[in-house]
Amino acid sequence: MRIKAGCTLVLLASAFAVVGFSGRAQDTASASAAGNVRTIQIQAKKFEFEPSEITLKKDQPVTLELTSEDVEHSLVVPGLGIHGVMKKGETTDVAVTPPKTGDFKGKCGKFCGMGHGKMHFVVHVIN
Ligand SMILES: [Cu+2]
Repeated sequence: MRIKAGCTLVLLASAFAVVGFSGRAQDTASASAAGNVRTIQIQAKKFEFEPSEITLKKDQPVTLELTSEDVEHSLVVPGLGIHGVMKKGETTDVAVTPPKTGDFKGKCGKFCGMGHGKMHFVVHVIN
């Protein structure tokens, strides 16, 4: 009888731990959904990005929402590890948390026509 009661207690404790953990996970998710993470929309079209430069804060997470008005492009910013496809009718979310300040050059990473090489982008990261 005493052993049985002990087992029940352990089971209850484990169940509580699981519930407690998933509760915390949900809090984190709803915190992001509540708008703590800034989103920035970036559109590509032949042959430019709109906007063509953005300013981010060091260590602050943002979500880039990438899309295209015409053919497939992509946004590549090697210095910040950004690489996302940009397709008409689709949005690609790219999460970025800049680890350092500076100006980081980006470009289109998908050949999209004669003006492809002119598609430049700049990310300014400030403190
Ligand atoms: Cu392009």
